[in-house]
Amino acid sequence: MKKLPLLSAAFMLLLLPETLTQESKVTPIDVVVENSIHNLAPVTFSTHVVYRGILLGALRRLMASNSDFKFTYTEDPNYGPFLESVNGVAGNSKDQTYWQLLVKRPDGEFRPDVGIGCYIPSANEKIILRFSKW
Ligand code: B12
Repeated sequence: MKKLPLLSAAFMLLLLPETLTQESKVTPIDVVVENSIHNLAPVTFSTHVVYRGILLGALRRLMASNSDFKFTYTEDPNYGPFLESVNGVAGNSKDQTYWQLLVKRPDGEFRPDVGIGCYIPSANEKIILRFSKW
């Protein structure tokens, strides 16, 4: 009668290392900064997110480790972090410019329907920060 709980406990222990390995793996991504409005060549940086981590975490990590990448954001009361500037270039209402967030995968490019505080990158994605006009 008592064998079943013991067996399931042993099974769980067998599965545990696999789960821990998966969750401690980092997710490598590239961040590509594009600004054709100012005729600048695209620049690519490599960084990573932790397991199921948000893009904002990867951008902070990149800024801390690479002096060629800087960004600022403002806090929107409803939607959270809004990417304000990248490498000293800020979007503004007068010129109707902003930093658009795009994601490139082998099967194509898309525009996430959330910002940097909510987007969870997958391995090997290219995150494109594109200075754009609305
Ligand atoms: C207009 C608009 C924009 C304009 C805002 C500029 C302007 N001055 O008009 C621009 C083009 C800049 C924009 C950009 C983005 N947007 Co927008 N935007 C809207 C829209 C259509 C209306 C907002 C509005 O004017 N509300 C009325 C005013 C009076 O209220 P407000 O609180 O002052 O509005 C401000 C905020 O909404 C803020 N804002 C707009 N978009 C976003 C996105 C994020 C992540 C944040 C933090 C703030 C923010 O800018 C507005 C003006 O200051 C809404 C959808 C809707 N119908 O509400 C989407 C919406 C808010 N945007 C959205 C998104 C996803 C984005 C982008 C991330 C898209 C992208 N992939 O690039 C980017 C932001 C990138 C960044 N730099 O961080 C989502 C947010 C969902 C979420 N939970 O995160 C919405 C809800 C649309 C959707 N897909 O469902 N957006």
